[in-house]
Amino acid sequence: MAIETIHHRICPLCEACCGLELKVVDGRVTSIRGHDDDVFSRGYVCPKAVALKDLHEDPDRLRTPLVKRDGKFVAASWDEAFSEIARRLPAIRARHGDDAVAIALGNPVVHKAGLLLYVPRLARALGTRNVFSASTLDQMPKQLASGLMFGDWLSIAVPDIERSDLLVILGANPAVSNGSMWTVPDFRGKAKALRARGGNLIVIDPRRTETAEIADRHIFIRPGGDAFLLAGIVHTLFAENLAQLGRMAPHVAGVDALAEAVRPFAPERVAARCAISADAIRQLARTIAGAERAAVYGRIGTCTQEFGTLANWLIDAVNVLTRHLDEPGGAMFPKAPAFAANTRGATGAGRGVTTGRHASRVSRAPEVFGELPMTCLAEEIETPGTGQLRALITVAANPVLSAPNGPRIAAALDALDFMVSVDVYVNETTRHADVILPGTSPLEEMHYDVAFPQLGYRNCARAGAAVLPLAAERPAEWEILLKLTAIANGRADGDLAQFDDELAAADVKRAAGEHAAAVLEAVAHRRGPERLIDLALRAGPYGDRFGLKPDGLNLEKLFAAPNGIDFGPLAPRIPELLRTPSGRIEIAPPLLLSDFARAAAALDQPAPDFVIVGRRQVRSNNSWMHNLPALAKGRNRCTVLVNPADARRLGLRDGGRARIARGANAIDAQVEVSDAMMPGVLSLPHGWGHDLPGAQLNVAALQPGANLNALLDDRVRDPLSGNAVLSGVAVCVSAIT
Ligand SMILES: Nc1nc2c(c(=O)[nH]1)N[C@H]1C(S)=C(S)[C@@H](COP(=O)(O)OP(=O)(O)OC[C@H]3O[C@@H](n4cnc5c(=O)[nH]c(N)nc54)[C@H](O)[C@@H]3O)O[C@H]1N2
Ligand SMILES: Nc1nc2c(c(=O)[nH]1)N[C@H]1C(S)=C(S)[C@@H](COP(=O)(O)OP(=O)(O)OC[C@H]3O[C@@H](n4cnc5c(=O)[nH]c(N)nc54)[C@H](O)[C@@H]3O)O[C@H]1N2
Ligand code: SF4
Ligand SMILES: [Mo]
Repeated sequence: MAIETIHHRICPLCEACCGLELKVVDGRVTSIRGHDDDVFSRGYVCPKAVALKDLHEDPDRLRTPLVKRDGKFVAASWDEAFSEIARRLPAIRARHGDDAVAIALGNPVVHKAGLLLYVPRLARALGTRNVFSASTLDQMPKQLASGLMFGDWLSIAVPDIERSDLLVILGANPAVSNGSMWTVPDFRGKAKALRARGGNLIVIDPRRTETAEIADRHIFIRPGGDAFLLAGIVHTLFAENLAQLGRMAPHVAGVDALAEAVRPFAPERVAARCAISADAIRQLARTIAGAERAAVYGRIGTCTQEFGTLANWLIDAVNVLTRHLDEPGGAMFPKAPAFAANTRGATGAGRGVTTGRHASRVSRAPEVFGELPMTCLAEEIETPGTGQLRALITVAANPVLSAPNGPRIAAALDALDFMVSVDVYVNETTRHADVILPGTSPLEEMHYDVAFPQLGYRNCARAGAAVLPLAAERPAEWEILLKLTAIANGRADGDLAQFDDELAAADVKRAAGEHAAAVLEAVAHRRGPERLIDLALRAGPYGDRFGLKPDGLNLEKLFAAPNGIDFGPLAPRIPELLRTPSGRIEIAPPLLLSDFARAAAALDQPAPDFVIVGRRQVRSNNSWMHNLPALAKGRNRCTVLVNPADARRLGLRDGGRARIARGANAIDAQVEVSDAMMPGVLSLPHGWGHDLPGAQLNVAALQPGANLNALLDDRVRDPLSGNAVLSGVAVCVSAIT
């Protein structure tokens, strides 16, 4: 008789990190649902979770390495694939230097413990400055602003939604995205509960989004206007004597400098730039200042714009100035059980963050958090000279669809001498590789969320074992990265397990000094990511300190707690959390103050006739889930939303097609007329355009959609963070008849 087994696992598909309950019979998943007793997500899931089965069973998902011979991929053994890399990659480094090899990291890296924990090892071994990731298409402005204010790149304040009376959301649609830089499963349920207890939800977005639909109030904003709106709000807080620091008073530096810096940004001055009236700006400031428990939260719409770092800084400046930072119901700092720099070392002050330790070769874009902007990748390959990129390793990244000017990136990838991809598909990017090393299905590996407990709406710890076994001949993803690390270190033929032991021992020696031997002994039964996770949990704020605190946390206890372990609601952490050199919250970091001059110069920029913004959809995830039948079925979702008055003026009709152009770049997309759009603003999802030759995505190819990023400009960035500008880009639109 077939035996059914039940497994618990965190969903790796988005930042909500929902706990899943999977049933398996005879090695096949028979059901995937929300895990009702999960301490964090309490049974919530979205339709994407079910698609994990489709992903696992997808016939297009790679299971064997591919090596390109005479322009065609042929199946290869793991030994053959690694030998090819060992033959070609070190030779390029020897000849052209370390910086001739780049690494590009994509979004799924943060959702898989093996990838996230072993990527730094590979990057270190490569010794290259050319590290690119989705962070500069996404949240780098948030990380830079938080780093400068609080002293660590991952000290990010998130709304304590379960205790708030007021939540103001800019440029985020958590009802669909399920939250980002804020791990909050079932946002919708929590927002409804907030309103049911008499609280208010205000959404500021150029589209009346699904989140706006459940809000008390929605305010249209001109794309790219957030920094100006927020400067107007901060101006009002000072002008009307509403700025109150409360408990934070002894912990904040720079208030006077901020007050001075926002003087040119009176509500009347910024109103046109953000298309929100001066009265409404003042009212917003008063509402936020007057609320007992409130948080202002901004996400990708506030990051992927020219003044992204400024906007993200001012969001937290408002939280500080209105007494809502670090207070219950306000914007608070999670305390993660492991891997959080803000729970390590001396507390209350630290080294802070810096940028620009080096710069990109061609654009001279400053390094931020050890990375260069993804929008520099193509030019670094194209531009001859010392330091020119000759080789690239991509790990779970699809920049041909996900980064601006994708066609330029595609052409550049063909000019490389060598490219390796660690990926699960032959897609728009990996089709350019010389070797593809297939990653695992998420169900085949154990999981602990390395990153997201640092962003959780509540403190907890959860881990899950692999649901299905990995075929005997296949390496886990961490072993793939470890082997690449060994190749980069000239140890291609050495013993991998021993190499892993050495790397772990070196880590422990750095962290534990004279106690290193005892610490290593305590985790001697573990290997790979499990060893690193156990080490981090046991040394972490809830940890067992390797036996000193017997009641404390370790991985064994976590595996034995299928519902996870709850550490309660977020608790105040200032000043302990701070790692700035001053030991204060820097509310006016000089780098950010200096950017006000650029903002002032842009105050009178007129609004273009049409700008385009992005949009996320429940049944899609960036560029790579369009091959899963459970999600792909149904109508074409890659539609461009157009306001009815604009549609009339342009002769666009619902269901018809529009040509959207920027300079010589043009795409065409199906029109959806929608009064949810602000006039003059179009909305198109990104990650589509699955009609490129050589990709092997048979389901996605049936409804390829249009690639928004084929249209966007890779030369415009937020200069402070290096983040791409993906929102509010001026375009021309016309009907295709
Ligand atoms: N215009 C516009 N562009 C955007 C955005 C936008 O809002 N507008 N958003 C940006 C944002 S926020 C992000 S995060 C980026 C995302 O862009 P990317 O970081 O490029 O990530 P994805 O598009 O999700 O592509 C994921 C890649 O990982 C592979 N993959 C999936 N699962 C696994 C796995 O388990 N193992 C391995 N090894 N590989 C796997 C997929 O096949 C695919 O190649 O896109 C950005 N691009
Ligand atoms: N279903 C689904 N969920 C996802 C993803 C997905 O692709 N699909 N992607 C995941 C990833 S990688 C990320 S980073 C998160 C992102 O999570 P969110 O930040 O919630 O992402 P979006 O839904 O794109 O919401 C961005 C909003 O910003 C608005 N906007 C655009 N420009 C501006 C502007 O200038 N100002 C303001 N105020 N608003 C603006 C857009 O209209 C849009 O409603 O979602 C994650 N979750
Ligand atoms: S919201 Fe959906 S995709 Fe995101 S973690 Fe939960 S189930 Fe997975
Ligand atoms: Mo993202």
